[in-house]
Amino acid sequence: PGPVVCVGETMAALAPDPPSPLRTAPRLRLSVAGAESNVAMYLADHGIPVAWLSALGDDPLGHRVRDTVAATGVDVSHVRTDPHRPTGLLVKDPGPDGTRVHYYRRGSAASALGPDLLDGPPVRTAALLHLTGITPALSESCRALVTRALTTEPGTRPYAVSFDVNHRAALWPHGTAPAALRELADRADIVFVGLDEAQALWGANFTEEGVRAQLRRPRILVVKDGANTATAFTEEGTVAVPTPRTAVVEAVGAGDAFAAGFLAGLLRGATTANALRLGHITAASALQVTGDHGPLPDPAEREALLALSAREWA
Ligand code: KDG
Repeated sequence: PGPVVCVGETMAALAPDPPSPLRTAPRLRLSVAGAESNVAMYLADHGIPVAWLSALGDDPLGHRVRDTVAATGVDVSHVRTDPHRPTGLLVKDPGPDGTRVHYYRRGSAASALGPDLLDGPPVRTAALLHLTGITPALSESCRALVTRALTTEPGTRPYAVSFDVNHRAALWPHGTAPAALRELADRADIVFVGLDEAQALWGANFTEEGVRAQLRRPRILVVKDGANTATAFTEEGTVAVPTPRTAVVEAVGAGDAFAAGFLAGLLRGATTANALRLGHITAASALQVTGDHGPLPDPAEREALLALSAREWA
């Protein structure tokens, strides 16, 4: 099979270090942030051949983003460099009520991506395309890109499409996201969604019967209920795996890590339960660091975790 291709914007990220309000923080830490490149990096950690496809400005932050993603083993050779537009920027503002994110990404290099991206390599030879609900919120051309990737019916596409709903309210005109995201999710082969997002998309009384009735299209729907459980609805049935208890340093990036772990499991032919476990194991790596990308347990430790009985796991 061809590689996995993750498509979407990655920005430079600034965050007060140690966490404190931006207005008075004496020092900022510079890192990179992008849901799809996070998935790509964690897939590479799992040994899955993966490319990240996007555009960056021809600026030092763009070069830094490219180098950071490449250093993890992700193929970045098809990432475009846009000489006319800057690399996007995300700034975190930790406060007493949680961290607010400020985006400086309008008119960024990646916001000018469009459907033509799907015509060239590496998408043409991809086995699996991973997209998120962030991209359609970036610009009309980005929305057209995601829509086109999902236009052909599942089963008739040359690649499977995995779609993480990733609802970012700050990027959407008020109230428009749920309908737009639902339409895209309904066309994907594999969908990842948080329970709160699922309720926004499919109704507050989101139930297993409701899922089965409403969601004929995605072959696999994974609903993540944070610290409680993750549930996969597949054609064969429903499988739920509780979230193992872990100390949480910062949660950003954990959803991306979960998606990567689950996809790595699927691609390796694991059972649905073990794919969910790999999702949880990978998410725990993100929860233990302040950045989006933390180290995975080594392969022997992962095997030992997969071999635990259901009782020992929980
Ligand atoms: O999933 C983590 C991402 O939210 C973060 O890295 C930044 O991609 C990002 C976004 O657009 O919010």
